[in-house]
Amino acid sequence: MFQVREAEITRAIVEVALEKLRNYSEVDVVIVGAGPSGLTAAYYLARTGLRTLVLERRLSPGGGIGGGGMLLPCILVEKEALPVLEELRCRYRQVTENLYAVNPPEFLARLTLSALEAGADLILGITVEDLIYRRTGQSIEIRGVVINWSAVQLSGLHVDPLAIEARAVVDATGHDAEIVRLLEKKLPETGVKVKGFSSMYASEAEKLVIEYTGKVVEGLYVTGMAVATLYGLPRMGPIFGGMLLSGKKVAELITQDLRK
Ligand code: 48F
Repeated sequence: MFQVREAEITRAIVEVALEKLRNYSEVDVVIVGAGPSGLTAAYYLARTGLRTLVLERRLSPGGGIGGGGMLLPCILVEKEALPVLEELRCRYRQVTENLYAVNPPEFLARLTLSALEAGADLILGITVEDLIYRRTGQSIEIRGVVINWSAVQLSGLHVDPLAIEARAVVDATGHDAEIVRLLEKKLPETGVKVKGFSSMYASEAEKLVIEYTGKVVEGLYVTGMAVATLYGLPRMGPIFGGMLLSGKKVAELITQDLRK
């Protein structure tokens, strides 16, 4: 029973993990943030065959899903996003004419598993702290991300990062819009200004977040709540249809762009 040596465990972990990291030094798409928009984007991108990697700062996927609405265990999705729930095989029940309830743990499990089964991968505990860029003529092109262990970031130790090259990077970091903020701060010549999201107006916010989802500069795209933060759109509160449809839209745009 349990014939295993400690050295063997160490070797196995190092071998598997380092091989994985080595393979991910270059991918087609890096998605920053494993919330509902990032995972949906990963699912639709991976399905097209693009090598898709999601990087998540925390030790679990789901972003804002686990918090429901003010910690109440219910996630609401509008009827417009039901086709996505059906593709994910996530069960739901109708609550009002337009609103459907899903169970938060099932929703995040289905989203995560669907993305993984479609061929995307997800690494937890990694924080994207910067971007790789190139200047082509007058314009800036994003070519990947600079990463470090979240634990290193939290410790405040000076540890130089590693980087992953990607043909497209997606900011799916939610309310903080961390990746477009990096652009604003470090590459001001892009002219990107992060406005900060506005007060609540659920129906308008859901419509606009999908409408404004897309490319920010060459190589960098934004999806989910980060869209509202970037463009000063209203917040939608605890309703998730817009996140799913924004993730789907960004995947379609990237797929088109990378096929050109
Ligand atoms: O916040 P989050 O769920 O973003 P989202 O996909 O969805 C928003 C909704 O959850 C909800 C809402 C309306 O439905 O307003 O709040 O737009 O997920 C964002 C994820 O990104 C991770 C963070 O830990 C979270 O899991 N994240 C943020 N910054 C970084 C990051 C970073 N620099 N590197 C890696 N992960």
